[in-house]
Amino acid sequence: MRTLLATASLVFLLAACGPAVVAPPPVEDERLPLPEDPAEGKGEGEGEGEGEGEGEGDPGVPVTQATRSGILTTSDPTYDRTLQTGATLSAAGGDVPYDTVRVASASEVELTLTAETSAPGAPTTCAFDTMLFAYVPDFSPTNAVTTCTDGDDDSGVASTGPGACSVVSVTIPPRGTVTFVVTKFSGGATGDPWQLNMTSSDGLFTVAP
Ligand SMILES: [Ca+2]
Ligand SMILES: [Ca+2]
Ligand SMILES: [Ca+2]
Repeated sequence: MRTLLATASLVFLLAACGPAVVAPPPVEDERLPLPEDPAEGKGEGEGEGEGEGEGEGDPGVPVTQATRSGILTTSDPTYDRTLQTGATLSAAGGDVPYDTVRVASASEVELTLTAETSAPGAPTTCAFDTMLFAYVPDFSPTNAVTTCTDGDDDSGVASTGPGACSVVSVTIPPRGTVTFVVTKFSGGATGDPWQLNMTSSDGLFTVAP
């Protein structure tokens, strides 16, 4: 009888303790979805050593406003730039260093984009005499004339002095792309820092990382 009672107690204990001590699964550290607001995302960590490609807005998230920044260094490629009209090569602008910024339209209709150079973090000045060109869809350094749609030397926010900024406006076809070329008026790279400030008034776009 005692053995039976002991066995019964053990079975009861096992039955009672088994499921009751199962702990609830740990709550996952849920992350909030990424905000759509471009101001919330600082695109750090995407750039290379000199900070190429840094800017506001997560790559791939459609925005109406974005910035990218970089530096013209001796590691950058060079090309013979055109005059600001894009029609012919410039006598002063041989072998200038350049960086590119690729933008894709997220719109099903034509999209108008304005891009302007400045110094990084200083939207009203430029650190050197920038030149800016828009190429639709692609840029070829050995054929800089053909796909150039707009170019500018000194029409930007700082239009005088050695650091005269540049501004271009470009119409992108539906779901099309544009390649901006940031370069300098003349001379080789001397560690020239730049920022490109891009704004669309009529649609969304994404900037390549
Ligand atoms: Ca560069
Ligand atoms: Ca300029
Ligand atoms: Ca100039």
